[in-house]
Amino acid sequence: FTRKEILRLFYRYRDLAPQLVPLDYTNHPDVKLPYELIGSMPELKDNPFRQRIAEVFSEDGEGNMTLDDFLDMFSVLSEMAPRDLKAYYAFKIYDFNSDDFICKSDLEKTLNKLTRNELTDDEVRMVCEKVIDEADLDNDGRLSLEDFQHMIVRAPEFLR
Ligand SMILES: [Ca+2]
Ligand SMILES: [Ca+2]
Repeated sequence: FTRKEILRLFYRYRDLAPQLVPLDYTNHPDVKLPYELIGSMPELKDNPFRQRIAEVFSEDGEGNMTLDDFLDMFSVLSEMAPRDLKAYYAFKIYDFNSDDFICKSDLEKTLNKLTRNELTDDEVRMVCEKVIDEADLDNDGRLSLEDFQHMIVRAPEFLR
């Protein structure tokens, strides 16, 4: 980010709760904005993964954000972010139970959110099996970050 972009984001952060966020950060105030405010921002409010995104980027893991968390999130969401960085965070977002693997149940949750529950259980199961089948390079039945990165190299439109 340029200085200007950081300032713009700072003002957006502050506008969410001017009564909580001081204008002067020189003494590193311990400020966190609750998830409810973050998740209601236009960039996130229609995103089915908004809560997961906020959880992944928040230091407390619950979606409540410091200014640093907030800047990190916007830097990764920005179009300028390198593909590998986006892939790394996409992996974390889809790894719902945070065990460093995307297993079948993580994939099912991801798919249900992506399709807003428009697929039947059988369809979801079928797609998940196919994805794992194609992307699971070491055949352990789940996707490691490495499996996931390979999948994205082959299907770059996936990250969008
Ligand atoms: Ca997992
Ligand atoms: Ca694997």
